[in-house]
Amino acid sequence: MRSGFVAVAGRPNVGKSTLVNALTGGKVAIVSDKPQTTRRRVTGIVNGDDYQLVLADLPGFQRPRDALTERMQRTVDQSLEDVEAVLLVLSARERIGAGDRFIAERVFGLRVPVVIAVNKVDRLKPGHIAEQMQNAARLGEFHSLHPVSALTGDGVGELRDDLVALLPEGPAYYPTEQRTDLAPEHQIAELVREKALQLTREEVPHAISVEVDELGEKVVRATIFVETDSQKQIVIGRGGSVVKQIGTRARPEIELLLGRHVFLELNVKTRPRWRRDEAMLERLGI
Ligand SMILES: Nc1nc2c(ncn2[C@@H]2O[C@H](COP(=O)(O)OP(=O)(O)OP(=O)(O)O)[C@@H](O)[C@H]2O)c(=O)[nH]1
Ligand SMILES: [Mg+2]
Repeated sequence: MRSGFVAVAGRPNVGKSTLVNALTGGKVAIVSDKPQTTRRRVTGIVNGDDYQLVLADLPGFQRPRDALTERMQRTVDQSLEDVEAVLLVLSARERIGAGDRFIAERVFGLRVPVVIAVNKVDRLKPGHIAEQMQNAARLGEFHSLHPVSALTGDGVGELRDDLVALLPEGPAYYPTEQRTDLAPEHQIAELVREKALQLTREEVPHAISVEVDELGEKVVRATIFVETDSQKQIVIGRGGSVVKQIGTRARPEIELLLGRHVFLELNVKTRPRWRRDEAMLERLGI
């Protein structure tokens, strides 16, 4: 039996969470086209006949601007300690540049094997992919380099085998039916936030957080927090249309997670400057 922990690092929005989901074969982390979707460490557990690969999906590397982003970056820094390897994710659709080099310096300095995934290669020309692979290869002394598409699954099997091969002998750390370590109320809050991110733009997604107030047999109640009353109006929408749509999209996934039908009741509340409120961030598990 092989087992161990691998941290997933990279710039915001390169597809780290999508890739963790693809590797675990289920939805453990929420995904959106907005940067800074992932705010806390989320564990994705990949089980095989003779291995358990524990992935730590992390927020994207960033320069902290407030208590929220400070905590996010601290999570990244702490999660890079004590891992067997790092999976460094890059986007083939963007220039591999200073931001990636900054992260690479940190990651290659850890003295553990670094596996690079050049993600989002779907629908890219082979020449363009080859060029990005060369740019990626210049980042440091990597263990291996994989072109992948987390979206289509291309290259994901090879990447998984490669990560598993790096694991030492060891026991299973989690029951083999478990896919993630997030408690159900936190998974539900994340699902609601994912739908809210899909339906909002500009500064609004960054001002949204979600907390589950009640997780009952038949009813799930959650609060969507924003920072200003105008953001609240946007999230509620005309005649409640936006918050209703958030609920419509989130409910099937919550029911799948819980294995039962539930009523989902969503409230939208203004909580000025919650991103600077340490007690609130603590409660949100960030
Ligand atoms: N075309 C394409 N899009 C992808 C791929 N992987 C992820 N995406 C998209 O990229 C966007 C960001 O994906 P996430 O998985 O949330 O990225 P992330 O790196 O976890 O982002 P943060 O949590 O904000 O740091 C989403 O719109 C995904 O659908 C891929 O392989 N191909
Ligand atoms: Mg993410």
